[in-house]
Amino acid sequence: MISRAKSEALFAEALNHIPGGVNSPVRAFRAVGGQPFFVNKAKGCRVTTVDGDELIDYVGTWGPAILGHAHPKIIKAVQDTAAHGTSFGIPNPLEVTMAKLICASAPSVHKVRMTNSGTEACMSAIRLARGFTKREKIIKFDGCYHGHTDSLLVRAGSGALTFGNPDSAGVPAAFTQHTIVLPYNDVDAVKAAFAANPGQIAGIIVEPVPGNAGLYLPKPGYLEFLSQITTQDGALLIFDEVMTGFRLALGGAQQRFGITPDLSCFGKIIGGGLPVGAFGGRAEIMDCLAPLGPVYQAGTLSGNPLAMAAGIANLEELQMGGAYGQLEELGQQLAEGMSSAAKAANIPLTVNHCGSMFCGYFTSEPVWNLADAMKADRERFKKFFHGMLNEGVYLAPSQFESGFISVAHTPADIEATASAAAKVMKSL
Ligand code: KE4
Repeated sequence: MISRAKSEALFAEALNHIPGGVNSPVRAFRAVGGQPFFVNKAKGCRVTTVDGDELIDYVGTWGPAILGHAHPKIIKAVQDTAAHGTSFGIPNPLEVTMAKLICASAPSVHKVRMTNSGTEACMSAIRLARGFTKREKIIKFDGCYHGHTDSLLVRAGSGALTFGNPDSAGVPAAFTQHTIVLPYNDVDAVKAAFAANPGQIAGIIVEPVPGNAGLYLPKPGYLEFLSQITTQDGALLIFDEVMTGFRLALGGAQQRFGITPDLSCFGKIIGGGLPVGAFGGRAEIMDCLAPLGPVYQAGTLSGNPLAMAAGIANLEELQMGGAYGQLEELGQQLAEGMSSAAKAANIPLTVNHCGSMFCGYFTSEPVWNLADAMKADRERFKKFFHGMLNEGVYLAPSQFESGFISVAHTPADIEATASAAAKVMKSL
């Protein structure tokens, strides 16, 4: 059992001053029950709770920690940069370095604008798509999460799913009337939407590998289909690669699946753990942004030198090569280990994984979309989550989240995780 005394005292205090005691809902453990633990240090693939327990971490601060926590090159980059100031609000050289790194890595990105979160990146990309096409409607897919911007918080994934209020309070119907929500992996639904709205759809925004309702993959040909139908209709294809960017390959899902989206959104890894987002694409689209064009978009801390320094250190380390092959192997090992554990315990489990992203659904059925994911046994997931936590393994605290493996995880860590899963599953 992990000890809790200090975390419980901190949480009690947090509840007095922070809504739900957390600064982001998914951290509150509402999907799994119990109280969150507090962490004030982490190293490699482990986090250390304030009560001194070390846990193998498969959340990785929701994606940024692909090199593991407190990577020395990231720490040094932030320390060295901070010594000269933390923000200027004036262009700084690191912004140019970051822009060149993203453009060199993501095949479809010729120009890029930095933001301070993935939400900002997706919100801005949608505005840009509408400004560029002079159209209003946007297609998203249920279970996909693109941050908490009003017009996209409709049947979203991640925490919005957990709370059972997929359409958030405070979002006027008028703000989502131009948002069309379709099932993921359903070609006919997309064809019907375009047929019903000819020449009116500004774009499709999609997580190429949805990681906010657990993890499910595009069916063969699906992403190619989205690219074709948007091109035919004059709409834009927006890949939300906040999670998959620099995760599934150096060039993200667009490189892994060989798709050229019109716009791409990034976050997480490109900030090395500091607040960041970005969106980019062809120059003819990006140059519609202020100060060149009529689409306004801004941010006091966009391109912040500390976030740039941390992100550049992350990306340059990933560019060194070797990381993605290692992550593929670890992902395969974990998927096999979890599946074997479930089989031995005679527990129905579908493990979806793509590179270093994974999710185990407690169902015997395949999971290709949100409707499939909703069939998973969430009560069993809750027990599994807490059982694994007590074995020293921290999984994402919701059935509707993806797990993340880092290059700091070793085959021995994966083996230990699979052994813990085998033990816990026998008790489910
Ligand atoms: P942020 O605004 O949280 O930086 O990014 C929003 C976002 C956009 N697009 C995708 C594909 C995302 O996964 C996210 C954020 N991911 C969640 C994890 N499911 C962040 C965790 C949280 O909300 O605390």
